[in-house]
Amino acid sequence: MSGERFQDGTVVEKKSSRTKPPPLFQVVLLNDDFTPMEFVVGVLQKFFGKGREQATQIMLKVHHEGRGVCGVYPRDVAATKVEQVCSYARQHQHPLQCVMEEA
Ligand code: TYC
Repeated sequence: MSGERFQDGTVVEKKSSRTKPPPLFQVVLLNDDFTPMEFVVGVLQKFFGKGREQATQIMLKVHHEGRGVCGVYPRDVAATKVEQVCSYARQHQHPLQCVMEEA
């Protein structure tokens, strides 16, 4: 650590030595041709705390545009959501894909 030191002992840190805020990650759902729409709406409600209306809007966006953001979280939370969604989809034999990307 380095910084400018004043007579009263105050140290003004240089910008580069300040602690950075932790990075955030988007959890993104990807479209496919097989997962039922109703299942995707259920996933958005169960794992992302969305209400039925917002869940339906996000599902339709993914269906039409190929991908959509379900939420933004710190790294560990995002990784857990991705794991939970993938595992839940596999349990139900659906090919639904979910990934995380730095926001
Ligand atoms: N395209 C799917 C269908 O027509 C629905 C779907 C939406 C699948 C969103 C995945 O992430 C998804 N049944």
